[in-house]
This record gives sequence, C-alpha cells and structure tokens, in this order.
Amino acid sequence: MKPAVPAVPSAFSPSSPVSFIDLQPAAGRFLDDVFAGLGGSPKALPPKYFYDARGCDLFEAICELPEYYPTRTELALMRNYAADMAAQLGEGSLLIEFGSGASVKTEALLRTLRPAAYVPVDIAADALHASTARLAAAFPQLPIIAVCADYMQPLRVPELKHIKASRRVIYFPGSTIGNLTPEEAQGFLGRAHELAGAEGAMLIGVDLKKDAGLLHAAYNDAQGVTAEFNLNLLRRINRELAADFDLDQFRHVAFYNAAAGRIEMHLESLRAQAVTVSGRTFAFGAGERMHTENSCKYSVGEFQRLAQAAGFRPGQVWIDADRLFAVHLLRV
Ligand code: AVI
Repeated sequence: MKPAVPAVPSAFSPSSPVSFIDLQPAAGRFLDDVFAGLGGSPKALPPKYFYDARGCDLFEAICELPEYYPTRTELALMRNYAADMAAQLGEGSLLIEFGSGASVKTEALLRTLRPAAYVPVDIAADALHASTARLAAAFPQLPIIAVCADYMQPLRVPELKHIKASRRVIYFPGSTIGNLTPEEAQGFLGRAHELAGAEGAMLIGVDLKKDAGLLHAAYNDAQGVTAEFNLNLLRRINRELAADFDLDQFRHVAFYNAAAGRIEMHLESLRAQAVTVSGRTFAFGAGERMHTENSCKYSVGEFQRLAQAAGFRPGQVWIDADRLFAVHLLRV
C-alpha cells in the first residue's frame, strides 16, 4: 500500500526569512520498527534511527576522520565544480535538499546557483534549526523553508505562491542513497523524479566502488567513532523505548560484501542473552548479529542505469582525481 502523503500545515510565514514546517513521524513508529526488526530473522534495525542528538554529533565526528574519505572528497568536488553545476542548472530554481544536516556542502552551491528559495529537509530538528540559522545569516536575501520530515517517505513540498522558481532542483549529497538497497533506491529516485517535476533536475552524491581495504578502513576507524555511532543506536533504544541492552555485551562489525557491492554494519551479541524492549523480550545467541546499515557503492554506469530505471536522464558526472566519489546530474 502506498503510504499517505503527509499534509503540509499552512502555518508558516512567507515574510520571515526562515520558515519551519514540522512533519516529524509519530514517535510510535520507532517502537513498531524496533519490534519488527528484532522479531525478524536475521535481526535488523533501520539506520534512520542512528540520528538522535548524540548520533548526529558522532556522525559529524565520522565525517572528520582521516579514514572516512567521502565527506571531504565530496566537499572538494562541490567547492571545485559549483560554478560548473550552476551553469548546467541555471539560476532561480527552487533548491530542495534531502538530509540537509549541517548544510555544509550546500554553501558553495547556494553561492553559484543563486536559487529563488532553499528548502532543506531533514528528520533531525535540532540540526535543521542550527543550520538554517547559520545560512539565514550568511544569505539574508534567500527565503529558507525548512521541513522537518522523513524524506525517505513520500513528501509534498509546500505551495510557495510567493516564490517564482524556474524549476525544482533536488540536491541529495552524502551518498545517503547508498543506505538504501538498490530496489529501495530506485523507488526513492522515482519519487524524487515526480517531486522534481517537468524541467526539474537532481544533483546527487554517490560513493564509488573501490579497493575493499579503503572501504574497510572507512567503516572501522582506529579511534572507534564508527563503533560508538553504531552502538549508540542501542543506547537510544534503551532511553526512548525502555530497553535494557547492555552495551558492553555487543560489538560493532563492518565489512565489505563484494557480491552485493556494499559495506554492511552489524551489532554482534558477545554471548547468549535476553534483552527487554518496552516489556517484550528478545533472545540473542552468542555471535548473533543485528544488521544495522548497508552502504551501497556504485560505479558510474551502475548508478546511471538505476537513475534511468527511475525515469531520469543521466547528465554530467563530477569525479575526483582518485576516483573515490561521484556527483551526478540527473534530468527529468
Ligand atoms: C549517511 N551515510 C551515507 C553514511 C555512510 O557512509 O553510509 C553513514 C555512515 N555509517 C557509518 N559511517 C558513516
């Protein structure tokens, strides 16, 4: 069944430089998802729940790690080629960013693209408030309409009658598309294609396939920040869902699954144990794993075929000299 498109509250002010629209999913969804994931075989937990306040901080720390190449490589691509990207897209668009987080990569694009308005969409309300306040100071003339929502679900962008935009451009950096399976990614791109509409376009950051050793290091950093990020999911479940995971009895596992072309992250139980979540008990065997994240890597051709299957026309691709990361332009 197609999930319902959330209604957009009309209570935002077109006169203020930053408007905030709250479409956060109901809290009960988290418990349902955890019950479904722990009740399945193999056990799994959805990666979108990594990002509580501590999870956001840990993810920012990951982005600074020497082993984690995607963030700095993509940032350099955005800084080096923002003018080129803007030349392809033209001025005066409505720039919609999925998973905007701290919006760091967006700044160069905002300068060159000169959009009619910017719509950052993120599930993390705190990050959204902080980034829009910073951007409003840096770009005082730019209307910003922040939407706090799960952008993986069908989303309707509010009617912005006061803004005349040439087209919609969807920006989706960070290779977050890799956290979906290819089937999910195709569905997601299909919805993005619909949202972009006639004349629309998408600019999307995608991590490239590469040496497995480099990938392994990026998800098993020496300082253990990625392990902490993974385990923080259990800390969040303990706090928000009245659970009793003993964090010392689980360990972080990440490896490259070459056949599937993806990094997999898991949490492995160090012994046989029982864990209670909101009154329901789940048994873990020694060595049993919960699958917490996939991070799919795509060659340029593989990703272009996926985008084509979702209805897009592949355009220019910007790649760094070491061929670590790609930013794809897709046209409707
Ligand atoms: C957000 N996402 C693209 C990151 C990735 O690389 O898949 C999340 C992450 N997980 C571990 N390290 C970073």
